[in-house]
Amino acid sequence: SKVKLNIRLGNTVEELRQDILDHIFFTLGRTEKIATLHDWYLAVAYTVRDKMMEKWVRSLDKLYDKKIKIIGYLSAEFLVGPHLGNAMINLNIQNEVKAATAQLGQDLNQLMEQEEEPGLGNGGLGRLAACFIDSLSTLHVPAIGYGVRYEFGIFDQRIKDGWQVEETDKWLKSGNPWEIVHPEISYHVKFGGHTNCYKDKEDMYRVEWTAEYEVKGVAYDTPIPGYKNTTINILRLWKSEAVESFDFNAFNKGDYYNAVSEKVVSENISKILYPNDEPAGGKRLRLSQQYFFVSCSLQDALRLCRLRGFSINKFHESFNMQLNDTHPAIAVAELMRLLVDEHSLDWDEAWEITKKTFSYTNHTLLPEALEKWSLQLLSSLLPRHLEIIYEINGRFLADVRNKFPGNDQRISNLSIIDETGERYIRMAHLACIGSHAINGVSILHTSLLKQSVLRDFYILEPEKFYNITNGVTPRRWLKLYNPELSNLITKHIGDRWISHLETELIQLEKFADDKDFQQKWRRIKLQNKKDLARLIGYRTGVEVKAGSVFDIQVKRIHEYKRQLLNLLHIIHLYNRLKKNPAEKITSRTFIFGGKAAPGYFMAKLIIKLINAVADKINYDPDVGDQIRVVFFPDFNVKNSEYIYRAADISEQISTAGMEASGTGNMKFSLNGALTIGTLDGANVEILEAVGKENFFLFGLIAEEVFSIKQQGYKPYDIYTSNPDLKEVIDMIGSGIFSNGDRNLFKPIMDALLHYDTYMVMQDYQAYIDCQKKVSEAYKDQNHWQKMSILNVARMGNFSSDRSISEYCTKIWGVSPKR
Ligand code: DL6
Repeated sequence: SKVKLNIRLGNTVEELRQDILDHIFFTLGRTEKIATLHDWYLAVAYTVRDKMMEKWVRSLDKLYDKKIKIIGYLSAEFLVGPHLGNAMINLNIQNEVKAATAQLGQDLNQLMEQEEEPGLGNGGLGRLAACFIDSLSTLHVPAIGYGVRYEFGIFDQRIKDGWQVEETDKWLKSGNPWEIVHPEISYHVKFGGHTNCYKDKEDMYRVEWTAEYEVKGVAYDTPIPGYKNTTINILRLWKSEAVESFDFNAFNKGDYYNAVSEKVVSENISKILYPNDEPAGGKRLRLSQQYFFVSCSLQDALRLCRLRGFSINKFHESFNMQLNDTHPAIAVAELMRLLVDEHSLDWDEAWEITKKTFSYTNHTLLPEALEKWSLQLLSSLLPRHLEIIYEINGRFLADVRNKFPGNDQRISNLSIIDETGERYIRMAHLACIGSHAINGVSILHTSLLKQSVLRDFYILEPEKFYNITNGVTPRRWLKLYNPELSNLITKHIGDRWISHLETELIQLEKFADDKDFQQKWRRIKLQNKKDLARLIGYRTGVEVKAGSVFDIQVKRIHEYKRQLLNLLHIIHLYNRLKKNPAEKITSRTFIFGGKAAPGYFMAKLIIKLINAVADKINYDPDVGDQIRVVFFPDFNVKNSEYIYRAADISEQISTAGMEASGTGNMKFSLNGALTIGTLDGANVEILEAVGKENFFLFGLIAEEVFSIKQQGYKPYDIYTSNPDLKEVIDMIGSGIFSNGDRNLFKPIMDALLHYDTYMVMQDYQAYIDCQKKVSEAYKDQNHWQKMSILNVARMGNFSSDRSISEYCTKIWGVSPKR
């Protein structure tokens, strides 16, 4: 057929069709006849990417505009999810692509299924980074997301005999059409070795770092389009390579193995994403990864700064670098090194620039998740950085001593170096000292941050602290992943909500009592539940009823998130039915999903227990079809399309004070689920927004958790004084869920009865009572639909566009544009 010159830029069905065919032929070297489904997916992906190129190149041009400050979002994780669907939505070409693929005899949904998700994150933190770059593009804020191009992302989860089995995530095995490699954008990164002092030409003392070895970071760029606008930002991920692929000396001696081994070692750095929830200490490779991507990113930003015509001492006017948690915190020392050692700035000037450049987001209060590196590891891997950190610390503590003379405790609390036992570098302290702004991710979390982990920093510089509550992008989490509900919403309030959630969604309120609207709302949920039921049947073999309450808890498996509490309630219901098989309860499907860190024994045992309880209950004739329990394997962004939109009940039941924010809670509510939850993280604000009459609240508040712990918490007393709870716990111990094996779940029993760090026992009765209210409420379907509609209508503030607008105005000093 007719080939037009601008075929690769045009958006008509005919142009898209032709572009797809061109890619089948010219890019993939296939004919229509022999192209596989995956080839068709690739051709469509390349076609959609073509439609971004013009805007992308123009957006890159904008990076040279001196008036603009660029946001560098430094994050060890970006959990972006599949690109194709999202790109089509943001470019507004989904209908045309659907028509073009249909003309070619292909089903677009089937092609989208072919996409391997880049699982370059563990969960909330990485997904937040992905929502944020989407919003940065949508709000026309020039930004570069800097991270690591892990060859293997978060492991794939399989369930075998009820246990989690991890499999390598080979997401790159069939190629990645979304990235463009730039071998010309690469930087050397040094490791190990020693430092020397010398006098420079101006007779100034300088330090020279002689490394033991070097690796090279190469840029892989992925376009991140804004919603229906002209901005396309870059996600720039670094892959590590050997500086020289072969050691020619060894090669010439015929020592082939050693000749290539350097290449292998260098490539290891970006090989694999570390699962979180495991103690980080001692992981040399992890620290190497962090330093590797931070160094490449800062060198890149400095290069851009010069290209943009800024002098190096105006770097902070050219860039603001956001530290996403402490993983990139070594950046503070690295920028100092680059400015002082490589660009010969004096220390004070470099320090001013550094502080103005960085800002830091804290994402956790859990002590075990606060990163610290042993002095010994840091000195062997990054000797120059350790010297710089000592210097930063020395100067900082001298200032503190001036401000608070004679207060040694405060000095030791604030020091970057933890000297309470083996000496460690506290990365959060380095991040706080080297940043002009520090923020928490929900109101409660920020307030606890100020009272606990960062208390002394808050007392010292309260003006540096901000709260910016997390948000999620409505493009992926409503428009793309719940198309029917989105259409209904658009039909009634127009489509501005997609990019103006904060102001527009509220208009839905007026339909909350409208019976006809409620009916439509309900029908869509039912269809979403049927779709999920089909998928569950296919993935697990368990048959579930779409008419039951879909009660869903999907998130990382962790004791503080209390999947166990959910499970105790299920066993409680089971007991009731066993004792009285004639009883009719509101039938429920309990769905769990999430990965456990491979080294986190208790989390893996919890998965086993969920599956064991499921096996018992699902096939017990006394239960009939009143309860089903499902563990949905391999929960990830791609699968979540079917999950959030199908929920009636969203489980957000962490111990108060433990969950920094949560973002799953937002995705569920935005899709019409009602939350059963504690006053933890962003639940507090969700409750406030949707109204307490539309939220099932239970449990201790954070202050109570702390005070009960202080008084000496005795979970065993609760066990003995609550016969219902005792029965539930005893059942787990009796071996009923483990073919008579009383030892299998003993670690869970012991933890609950004797430590119960996360107060499952304490909150048990409140949770059971609250779940009763859920069951009652579900019986009045009109009212339920009303609550569901109001939940969605009032979620406008939880858009990541709102979060990013706040970062822009409070922290970065740039202007978002709609
Ligand atoms: O801020 C994003 C996300 C929060 O929603 C979760 O509540 C919080 O647990 C998570 N934090 C981390 C910290 N991990 N480390 N290290 O993942 O951040």
